[in-house]
Amino acid sequence: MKKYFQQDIETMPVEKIKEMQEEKLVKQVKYVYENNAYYRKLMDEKGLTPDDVKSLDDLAKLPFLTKNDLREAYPYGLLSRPLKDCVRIQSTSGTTGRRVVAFYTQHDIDIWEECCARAIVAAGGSKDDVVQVCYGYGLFTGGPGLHGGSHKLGSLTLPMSSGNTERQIQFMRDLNTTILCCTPSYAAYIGEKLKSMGLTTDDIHLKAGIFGAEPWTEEMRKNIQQSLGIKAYDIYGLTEISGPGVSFECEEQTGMHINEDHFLAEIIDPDTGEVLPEGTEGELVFTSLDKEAFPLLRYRTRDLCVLTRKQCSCGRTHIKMCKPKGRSDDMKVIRGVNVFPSQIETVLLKEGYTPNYQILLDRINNEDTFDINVELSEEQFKKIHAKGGDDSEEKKSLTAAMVAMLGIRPKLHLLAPNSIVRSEGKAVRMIDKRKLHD
Ligand code: DLL
Repeated sequence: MKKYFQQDIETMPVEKIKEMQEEKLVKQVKYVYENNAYYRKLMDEKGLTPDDVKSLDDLAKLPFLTKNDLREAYPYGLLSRPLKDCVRIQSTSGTTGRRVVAFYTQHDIDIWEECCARAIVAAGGSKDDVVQVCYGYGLFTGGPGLHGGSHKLGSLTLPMSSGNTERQIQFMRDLNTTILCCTPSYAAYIGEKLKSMGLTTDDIHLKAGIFGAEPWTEEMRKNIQQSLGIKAYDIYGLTEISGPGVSFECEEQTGMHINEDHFLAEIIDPDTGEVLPEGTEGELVFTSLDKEAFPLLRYRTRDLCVLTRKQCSCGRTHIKMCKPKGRSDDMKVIRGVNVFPSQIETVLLKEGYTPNYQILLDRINNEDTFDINVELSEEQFKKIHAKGGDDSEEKKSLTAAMVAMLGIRPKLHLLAPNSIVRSEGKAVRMIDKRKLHD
């Protein structure tokens, strides 16, 4: 079976990749300068012309782009090609502030779909597979991206979109789906639903899943792999840079290979903007190398992660990024301590709880309150019920594990099964009401 979608590129010697990147970077900078007034102005303000960028080392001279720039330039300010050459628009969900819209020419769509096809092959997929796409379709890039990748590869594509979970499982069984694509939180829910329908992994034919669009932990990976009887692979991407497939996991499952022939990655200190050496945690910054409609130079993702170029047993040579810990803005400062939802997920799953939880923050009498609703499994619920509803023992040991991980004490609420709303797309893990009082 084919191990790579584009072997020559995916296993290209690192020196060659760098040469290719350098050549493309010089061209992309010139292209952006000539075709985009917004970025040209940013370069002019720094006294830079395209001639100042001759090598990869010159990248650090260029100005950053941030989400604020994208909002300011909405909708056409960062478009670098006449609209008549564009064939598609996708958009972010816009939960915070104005939506971001991204434009694509046919060339841009081709690149994007190739990247997604590489991800499907890396997860063991081929044209013999049935790929069920349960990411949302529409403006969100998840559905269209994996759908396009599956088509490119020649797999049989099931464009389900998210929701109607029983029907998802029925199709999965009737049509012998082998690869599932959705958010990890939805995959966990599908696993749960399978069990509640009285079915086991023997009743389905899945072998792999390609899950992304939100942070998820190694513990969550184990949970999904077990409940669906598959290998679960991570996939990363963002609308601004194209969508899913900016990077993807291979059989080693130890981080995601960035498609370096199209996207140049840097890690910077989020406070100073200084470029950090490989292996250091910081904010991920991307520069597109060959986009036409919506090329972005030095775009700050706000995702925190680490890059490594350690040799990978899969034979791919492209640099790897670790699972992003979350966006720098997912991190909450609670009573002065930095907390990521992923830390809470790690503790819950390690301690044998379900991945269904919600974090509630508020401020009462000028003090932060920090509550976590945790849903019990049927077995845990029965056990507590048999003790007359006394959950003090469970709460005590879970609180101790949380304090050990976080350094602060949350107030825990252990809830009956099915009391937390399930997510079909990106899960909302944190409700922060403190802003309302500011
Ligand atoms: O979430 C694109 C996507 C769709 C990726 C399907 C993977 C699968 P946006 O809606 O623009 O695009 O959100 C991008 O989601 O900056 C990260 O913060 C987060 N994110 C995406 N993938 C991962 C992942 C899509 N595998 C934002 N792990 C990004 C952690 C992820 N966070």
